[in-house]
Amino acid sequence: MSTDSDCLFCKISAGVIPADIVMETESAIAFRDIDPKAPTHILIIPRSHFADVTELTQSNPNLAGELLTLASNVAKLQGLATGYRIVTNTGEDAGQSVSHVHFHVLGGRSLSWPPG
Ligand code: DGP
Repeated sequence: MSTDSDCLFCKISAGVIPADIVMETESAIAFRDIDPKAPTHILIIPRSHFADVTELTQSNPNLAGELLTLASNVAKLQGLATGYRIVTNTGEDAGQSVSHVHFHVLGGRSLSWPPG
Protein backbone atom coordinates (compact mmCIF):
# COMPACT_ATOMS: atom_id res chain seq x y z
CA MET A 1 0.00 0.00 0.00
CA SER A 2 1.35 3.40 -0.99
CA THR A 3 0.81 6.35 1.37
CA ASP A 4 2.06 9.93 1.56
CA SER A 5 3.21 11.12 4.99
CA ASP A 6 2.33 14.73 4.09
CA CYS A 7 -1.24 13.89 3.03
CA LEU A 8 -4.15 14.85 5.32
CA PHE A 9 -6.36 11.92 4.29
CA CYS A 10 -3.46 9.42 4.60
CA LYS A 11 -3.10 10.71 8.18
CA ILE A 12 -6.84 10.20 8.82
CA SER A 13 -6.62 6.69 7.36
CA ALA A 14 -3.67 5.91 9.66
CA GLY A 15 -5.49 7.31 12.72
CA VAL A 16 -2.90 10.07 13.20
CA ILE A 17 -5.60 12.71 12.72
CA PRO A 18 -8.99 11.86 14.27
CA ALA A 19 -12.17 11.60 12.22
CA ASP A 20 -15.75 10.48 12.79
CA ILE A 21 -15.50 7.13 10.98
CA VAL A 22 -18.83 5.55 10.01
CA MET A 23 -17.58 2.46 8.15
CA GLU A 24 -14.25 0.93 7.21
CA THR A 25 -12.84 -1.97 5.24
CA GLU A 26 -9.34 -3.31 4.69
CA SER A 27 -8.87 -0.97 1.74
CA ALA A 28 -11.06 2.06 2.46
CA ILE A 29 -12.70 4.22 5.11
CA ALA A 30 -15.82 6.39 5.30
CA PHE A 31 -15.89 9.38 7.66
CA ARG A 32 -17.96 12.53 8.20
CA ASP A 33 -16.89 15.67 6.33
CA ILE A 34 -15.62 18.37 8.71
CA ASP A 35 -17.62 21.03 6.80
CA PRO A 36 -20.89 19.31 5.86
CA LYS A 37 -22.87 20.60 2.86
CA ALA A 38 -25.91 18.44 3.61
CA PRO A 39 -27.43 16.80 6.72
CA THR A 40 -25.48 13.66 5.75
CA HIS A 41 -22.06 14.35 4.20
CA ILE A 42 -19.57 11.50 4.29
CA LEU A 43 -16.25 11.08 2.51
CA ILE A 44 -15.12 7.74 1.07
CA ILE A 45 -11.36 7.33 0.62
CA PRO A 46 -8.97 4.51 -0.22
CA ARG A 47 -6.28 3.81 2.38
CA SER A 48 -3.71 3.95 -0.44
CA HIS A 49 -2.77 7.34 -1.77
CA PHE A 50 -4.02 8.38 -5.22
CA ALA A 51 -4.17 12.07 -6.11
CA ASP A 52 -7.53 11.92 -7.87
CA VAL A 53 -10.04 9.67 -9.61
CA THR A 54 -8.03 9.66 -12.85
CA GLU A 55 -4.95 8.31 -11.07
CA LEU A 56 -7.09 5.84 -9.13
CA THR A 57 -8.93 4.37 -12.12
CA GLN A 58 -5.75 4.12 -14.20
CA SER A 59 -3.83 2.42 -11.38
CA ASN A 60 -6.50 0.30 -9.69
CA PRO A 61 -9.96 0.14 -11.30
CA ASN A 62 -11.03 -2.68 -8.95
CA LEU A 63 -10.43 -0.40 -5.97
CA ALA A 64 -12.53 2.31 -7.66
CA GLY A 65 -15.37 -0.20 -7.76
CA GLU A 66 -14.86 -1.07 -4.09
CA LEU A 67 -15.09 2.63 -3.16
CA LEU A 68 -18.38 3.04 -5.03
CA THR A 69 -19.72 -0.09 -3.34
CA LEU A 70 -18.72 1.33 0.05
CA ALA A 71 -20.40 4.64 -0.84
CA SER A 72 -23.61 2.80 -1.69
CA ASN A 73 -23.43 0.76 1.54
CA VAL A 74 -22.86 3.93 3.58
CA ALA A 75 -25.88 5.60 1.95
CA LYS A 76 -27.97 2.58 2.93
CA LEU A 77 -26.57 2.56 6.50
CA GLN A 78 -27.35 6.27 6.82
CA GLY A 79 -30.95 5.70 5.70
CA LEU A 80 -30.74 7.81 2.53
CA ALA A 81 -33.65 5.90 1.00
CA THR A 82 -35.15 8.88 -0.84
CA GLY A 83 -31.93 9.73 -2.67
CA TYR A 84 -28.32 10.75 -2.37
CA ARG A 85 -25.47 12.06 -4.51
CA ILE A 86 -21.91 10.78 -5.01
CA VAL A 87 -19.44 13.48 -6.12
CA THR A 88 -15.71 13.41 -6.78
CA ASN A 89 -14.19 16.81 -7.48
CA THR A 90 -11.16 16.45 -9.73
CA GLY A 91 -8.65 19.23 -10.24
CA GLU A 92 -8.66 22.97 -9.73
CA ASP A 93 -11.70 23.87 -11.87
CA ALA A 94 -13.83 21.38 -9.93
CA GLY A 95 -12.65 22.74 -6.59
CA GLN A 96 -10.67 19.72 -5.41
CA SER A 97 -8.99 20.90 -2.19
CA VAL A 98 -7.47 17.64 -0.88
CA SER A 99 -5.20 15.75 -3.28
CA HIS A 100 -6.19 12.27 -2.10
CA VAL A 101 -9.08 10.87 -4.10
CA HIS A 102 -12.40 10.99 -2.23
CA PHE A 103 -16.05 10.48 -3.01
CA HIS A 104 -18.52 12.76 -1.26
CA VAL A 105 -21.80 11.06 -0.28
CA LEU A 106 -24.43 13.75 0.22
CA GLY A 107 -28.01 13.31 1.32
CA GLY A 108 -30.73 14.09 3.82
CA ARG A 109 -32.17 17.00 1.84
CA SER A 110 -33.32 17.77 -1.69
CA LEU A 111 -30.22 18.38 -3.86
CA SER A 112 -30.44 20.89 -6.71
CA TRP A 113 -29.11 20.33 -10.24
CA PRO A 114 -26.96 21.43 -11.99
CA PRO A 115 -24.29 22.01 -9.33
CA GLY A 116 -22.51 25.39 -9.37
P1 DGP B 1 -12.84 18.61 -2.01
O1 DGP B 1 -13.01 20.11 -1.86
O2 DGP B 1 -13.78 18.00 -3.01
O3 DGP B 1 -11.38 18.25 -2.25
O4 DGP B 1 -13.27 18.00 -0.61
C1 DGP B 1 -12.45 17.96 0.52
C2 DGP B 1 -13.34 17.82 1.70
O5 DGP B 1 -12.55 17.44 2.80
C3 DGP B 1 -14.08 19.11 2.12
O6 DGP B 1 -15.48 18.93 1.95
C4 DGP B 1 -13.72 19.30 3.58
C5 DGP B 1 -13.11 17.96 3.97
N1 DGP B 1 -12.05 18.06 4.95
C6 DGP B 1 -10.94 18.84 4.86
N2 DGP B 1 -10.16 18.67 5.95
C7 DGP B 1 -10.79 17.73 6.72
C8 DGP B 1 -10.45 17.12 7.97
O7 DGP B 1 -9.42 17.37 8.59
N3 DGP B 1 -11.35 16.22 8.47
C9 DGP B 1 -12.51 15.90 7.80
N4 DGP B 1 -13.32 15.01 8.38
N5 DGP B 1 -12.84 16.44 6.61
C10 DGP B 1 -11.98 17.36 6.08
